[in-house]
Formats: sequence, C-alpha cells, structure tokens
Amino acid sequence: MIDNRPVSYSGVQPSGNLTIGNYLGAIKNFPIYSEQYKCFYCVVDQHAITVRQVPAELRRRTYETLALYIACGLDPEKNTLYVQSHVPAHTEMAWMLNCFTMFGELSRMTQFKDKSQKHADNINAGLFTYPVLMAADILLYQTNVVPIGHDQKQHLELARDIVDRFNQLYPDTFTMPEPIIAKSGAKIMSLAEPTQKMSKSDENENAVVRILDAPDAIMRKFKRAVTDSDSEIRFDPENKPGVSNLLTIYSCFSGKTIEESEREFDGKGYGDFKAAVGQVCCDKLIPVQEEYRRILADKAYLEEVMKKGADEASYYARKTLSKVRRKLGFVNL
Ligand code: AQP
Repeated sequence: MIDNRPVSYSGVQPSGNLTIGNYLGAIKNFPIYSEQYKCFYCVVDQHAITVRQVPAELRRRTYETLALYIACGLDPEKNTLYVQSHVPAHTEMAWMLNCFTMFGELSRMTQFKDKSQKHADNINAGLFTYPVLMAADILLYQTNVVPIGHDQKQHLELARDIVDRFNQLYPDTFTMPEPIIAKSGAKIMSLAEPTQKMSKSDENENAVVRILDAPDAIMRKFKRAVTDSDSEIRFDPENKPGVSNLLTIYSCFSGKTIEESEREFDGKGYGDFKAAVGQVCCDKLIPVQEEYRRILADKAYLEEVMKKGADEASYYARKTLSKVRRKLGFVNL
C-alpha cells in the first residue's frame, strides 16, 4: 500500500559505540515521528568508511546500531529501518549529485576541516564528498524533515542548496528537506573538554558516555567530568561550559527544564550534582540496554529487519532515481 504521509529521514554511522550525544541529539527523538511521518532510519555504513574501520568491528556495529534503534523504541513494523549499503541507489544518486555540488561548497564544511585535521594521513575523496552522499540519502526519499544534532546542520543546508540548484534546472524533482534540531540536547559536549562536541570516535574514554556503558562506568565518568573552580550550578555555556553541559544532560534525561534543574541543585555541591546526573542517565539507559541485549541476541531477526527495510527503502529510492535519470537524459531501459 502506498504511504502518502510526509517523510522523516535520519541516520547514524556505525563508526563507534554510540554516545549519549547520539542518543539525546538524534535517536531518542526518532520514535516521536513514527505516527505522523513515513519514517526511514538508516545505519549509514558507507559514511563510516570515510575513516578507516576494522572490517569485523564495522560489521558488528552495524548489527548493534540496528538493535539500538529498536531498543530505543523504533518499531520495524512502523518504520523503515535499513542499512545504507543494502540500497545501491544511495551511491548512484550521490554520483549524480556530485555533479551539482561545488568544490568551494564542500571545502567550507567544518566537519571536513575537523576530520582532515584528525586524520591527516587519510584525507580521502570520500571524506570530502561525504555531505553529497548524505544529501543523496535524504533526497532519494523525497524527505520533508530530518531530525539531527546540531553538528549536521551545515550538511543539511548544503543538501537544501543542492535541491535549489537542481530544481531550478529540472523543476519539481526533489522535496526541500527541513532540519529538526531539538531545542535541548542537540549538542552534547565532551565531559573532558566541554567546549568540544562529544563524539563516538573520541579516544579519551572519560570524555564520552556511551549508551551501552555499565552503570558504574557511567557514574565514574560523570564524577570525573570537568567543571570549573567556582561552585555555583548555573547554566552559562560561555563561562561555565562543563556545568552547563551537565545541566543539559540532566534536563534531557529527567524531562525537567534547565531552570527547574538549576533550582533543584541550588546550594548543592558539584559532587552531589554529578552523582545525580549519573543516576538519571543510568535510570534511563538501563532499560534500553536490557532491551538491546535481548534484541542483539537474535541475529536472524535483525537480518530479517535489514532485508525487509532494504526492500521497502529500495522501492521508494528507485522511484526518485528513475525520475532523476530521466531528467538528466540517461536512457532508462
Ligand atoms: N554530541 C552530540 N550531541 C548531539 N547530537 C549529536 N550527534 C552526534 N554527536 C552529537 C547526532 O547524532 C546523529 C548521528 O551522528 P553520526 O553517526 O552521523 O555522526 P556524527 O555526527 O559525526 O557523530 P559522532 O558521534 O561525532 O561520530 P564520529 O565520531 O564518527 O564522527 C546525528 O544526527 C548527529 O547530529
């Protein structure tokens, strides 16, 4: 049956063990859209190889990321959950969109600049054109909304520029996607360097809290989180980045506003505050971890979900691909 609801699309790279940044900025919000939107949520394994991966780990994390999607509340019967490399239309569309994306535009992407500094020995063309593949992911499904964390905003703006350019030359080809960036939690910062984004590929384990970390590790990491020499628990990202990040995390996990959280810890010390942040994080993550372990144990089920998702996604992707091929002048057999 054709589903005519507007489309929500997003993805996560299986490039490391996912963090509470990935959770609060993206995955936790995905199920919200499942009723109102036709939802596609992808494990973007082809994006992950822009940085060297250990093959066995990439394969394992692909299953794990899918299991986490489901554990976080994404029902495979209500959402199309699939793996990017199972739908070849993504790379085919990316090639075509490459020819409508300017070198200068890609050179301005801050993630490219950051990652080329971090991986100076491997500044490959894929790292450079990554945002075009991301645009292809989104545009293939005629997407209306893209729930993402703050760091992906610039890439989404590029996707929108590509739509503008393409639709001017070939009218009515792509739907213009709108970002949905959560008001709170869209940029969770590192616990060790609170002016830097928390990233799953960070080598400093004390900087990141992972969705699957054991409760004692979560408590320990929050206990060690960098704060400041002051003692006031106040939201002020400029002057108190560490404390503000912890307040954000507390507020996102507890459902309380930042103001309510500030009031709750008024007059309390950093030690009590950090323990409370760790506790609320454990309370929310433990049920997710239990569900995740149950789902991950059933590999055959996960492969069934992957297969069904790839078939569904391919059906929609092929329609857009064929339209674009026709518009560009390729012969469709
Ligand atoms: N720190 C963060 N705070 C809020 N949202 C975040 N996201 C990532 N980090 C944070 C959001 O998570 C979704 C999936 O991200 P991704 O897998 O596409 O890669 P990324 O944005 O590059 O995330 P990482 O964790 O930093 O991965 P690595 O270390 O591999 O580069 C996106 O919606 C993202 O915005």
